[in-house]
Amino acid sequence: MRFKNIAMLFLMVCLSIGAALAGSEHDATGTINSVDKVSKTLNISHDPIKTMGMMGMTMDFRVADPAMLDNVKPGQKIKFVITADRHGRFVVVGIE
Ligand SMILES: [Cu+2]
Repeated sequence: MRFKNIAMLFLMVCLSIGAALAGSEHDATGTINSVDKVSKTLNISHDPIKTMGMMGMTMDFRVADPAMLDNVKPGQKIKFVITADRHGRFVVVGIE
C-alpha cells in the first residue's frame, strides 16, 4: 500500500515536469542544413539556447505544421521558436 502511494506520487511529479516543459516556448537562432518533408523535420545547426540549457549543436527538429517547410531552404539563417510536446519531444512552432 505504501509502495503504491510512492509510485503514484512519482508519476504525478513526472507528469507535472512534462507539463511544465510542454508549456514553455524558447527563442532560438540557427542555420538550416536540410529540410525533410517526409519526416516533417528540419536539421538545424542552432546557437546555444540558454533558456533551455542547451549548447549549440546540430540536430533534427520536428515542425508543428508541415506547411512551415514550404518557405525554408538549406543554408537559410532563421529565428525560430521551439517548445516540447507532451512527450517532451522538441517541436518548432514558429519560424521567422
Ligand atoms: Cu540542440
